[in-house]
Amino acid sequence: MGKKFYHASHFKHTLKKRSYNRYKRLEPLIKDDSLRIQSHLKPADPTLFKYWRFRRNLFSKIDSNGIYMTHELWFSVTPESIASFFANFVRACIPDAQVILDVFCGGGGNTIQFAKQFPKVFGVDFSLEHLYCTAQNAKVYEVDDRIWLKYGRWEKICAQEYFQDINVDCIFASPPWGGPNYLKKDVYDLETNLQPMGITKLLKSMLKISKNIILFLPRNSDLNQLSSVTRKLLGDKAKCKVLYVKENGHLKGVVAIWGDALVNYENGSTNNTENNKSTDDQDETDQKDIIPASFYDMDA
Ligand code: MGP
Repeated sequence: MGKKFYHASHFKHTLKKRSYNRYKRLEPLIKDDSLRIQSHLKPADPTLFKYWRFRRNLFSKIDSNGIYMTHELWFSVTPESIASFFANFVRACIPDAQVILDVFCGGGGNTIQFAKQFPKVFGVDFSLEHLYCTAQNAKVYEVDDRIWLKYGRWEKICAQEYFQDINVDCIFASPPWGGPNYLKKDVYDLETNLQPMGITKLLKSMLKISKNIILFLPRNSDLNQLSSVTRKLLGDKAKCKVLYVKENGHLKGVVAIWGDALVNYENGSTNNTENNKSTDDQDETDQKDIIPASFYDMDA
């Protein structure tokens, strides 16, 4: 492949061979196996208990005791049923898609579900620990042979035009929201709070690679900002579709969608065969108005 990707099925081996310094940084964690989750044991930090209680929603295979997580992943990993919905949605909208890019892949919650649907999935993260978790977790879900991992800052990867000559059918990202404090303000400012860059810069960087983009964002995101960034970067006629995503009746976040194939998807049911989920996407959004968001209810 020429470029420096680590194949998830031999992540440790390639890291050691090609990036020894990085491997040395990760080695203590590999040796003491401290990121491996023993499902029945509560995390040491009491602030994580609420996430641990719902751990089987994060990874249904967590009881295998083969799932790996960091402190940050407990509160930022996308619950499996939601990640599965995203993958099924893309599959329904772009049936012949081959390549998906997950920009902040974290522990692989989304990467793994995409790899269940598509032959090639790239995962990018600026945390070696997270990449290691993704690789390990992908093994549990038996999709590690379809996942290629790239270590680095997204800004730098973009500057190097790393994905420019790869035909990426869809980009997905659940960027860092800044931790559980994201709800402290009524409205989440997507320009100043989103990490590692605001929504305008992030979307701009992604549009250079693919026109089909999905972002999983805080439930209190400023929808006016989504509207204006769409207009600014894609023109007055462009559309951004926003769905509210619920799980067990509880609102988890919003998903912002760009690209004709995704936005104009009419059917309204993505046939999520595994989870028997359906989507209510009746409201296509027009960027001229405050975006009316439709609801995607995991319980529907
Ligand atoms: P939450 O709001 O912390 O939990 O995260 P919950 O159960 O809705 O809590 P409550 O406050 O309503 O009681 C909900 C979901 O949002 C998580 O499962 C993650 O998928 C996602 N999420 C939360 N945070 C803090 C982040 C984050 O910083 N980054 C990313 N990418 N996702 C996050």
